[in-house]
Amino acid sequence: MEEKKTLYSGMQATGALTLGNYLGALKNWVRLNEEYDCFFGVMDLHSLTVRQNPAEFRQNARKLYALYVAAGLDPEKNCVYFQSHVSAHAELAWILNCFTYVGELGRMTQYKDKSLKHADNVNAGLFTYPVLMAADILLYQAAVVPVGIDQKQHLEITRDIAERFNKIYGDVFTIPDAYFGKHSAKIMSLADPTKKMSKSDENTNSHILLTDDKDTIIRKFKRAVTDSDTVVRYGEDKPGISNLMDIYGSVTGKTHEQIEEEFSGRGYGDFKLAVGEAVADELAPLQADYERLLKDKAYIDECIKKNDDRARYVSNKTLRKVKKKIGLTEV
Ligand code: AQP
Repeated sequence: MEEKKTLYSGMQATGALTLGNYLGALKNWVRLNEEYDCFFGVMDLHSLTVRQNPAEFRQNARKLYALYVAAGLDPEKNCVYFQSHVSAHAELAWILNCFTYVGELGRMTQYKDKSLKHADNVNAGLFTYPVLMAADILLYQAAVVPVGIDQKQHLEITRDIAERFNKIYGDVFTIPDAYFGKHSAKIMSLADPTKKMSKSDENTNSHILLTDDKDTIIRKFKRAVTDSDTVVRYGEDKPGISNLMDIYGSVTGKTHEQIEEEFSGRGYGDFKLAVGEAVADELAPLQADYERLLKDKAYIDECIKKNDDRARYVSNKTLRKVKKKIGLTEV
């Protein structure tokens, strides 16, 4: 039997996830997880670029783990683990820092955006974030990385670093490809459809949280900013409605044409309600499982421990190879 290729992805362990995180990344992970040998990290080292409250941070990281499992990532079949429990990430990141240029890091739009957002704490971690991300992916020899379109530039720099390294030392790293969802690669804010839906947006009406209840979800969709027209049609001139169509299509599997037909002559009120209901129905089983898993500490602990061990084993193989290639001594 042909060996499965490796898939790698992860999310920062900060706060609750949004519908953007779910449709842009998590739902695709679940969709692809039979096809690949999968590694999913709770990326707690990445979260440190922003100051964290230690007690809340610990809890958020465990909640994220439970959300992964509740969304359908079976920890018996997928390696679902904590980034900070595997020291190879930090070690390889340091080595790769020495193969990355300050100029290329300075061009990262996420760095520029986040520097403005956290102007009082523009730390070196924020700057070298893409190098740690490259280490995450390259340690597992991932062939595919399902992410939202906002991560495209980080995937490109990962490929550049890997190719640069391989050119000097031979084929050490697999060069990864990004995987983007068809209609869900960039879910936009409900309050301003020209901006990405983001969990750190202070306006809570701008995003749906995966833990929002049905009434809240429907209320937020009802308030979603659209244009003053009444026709449900996809187009650049209708960013609000197009975003809702992307959400509805990602959840129901319907095409834009099917959605336009379904809501032809029915106005925005009906459409917004349908989107809200479809999203709430999609999230209901995940939410029930999430509540159950949060109470099952022993099960989650056991999954983390077992999967951390596997992640350590796999990543250390790559790290040993890298160290040998660059001439670090061994005993
Ligand atoms: N709006 C989005 N549409 C599609 N995909 C998205 N992702 C995030 N927002 C959207 C994808 O979710 C994954 C996890 O992202 P992360 O944990 O690295 O956080 P982020 O990209 O910084 O997400 P947020 O919600 O925007 O967080 P804040 O507000 O803290 O900056 C990634 O695959 C990402 O592409």
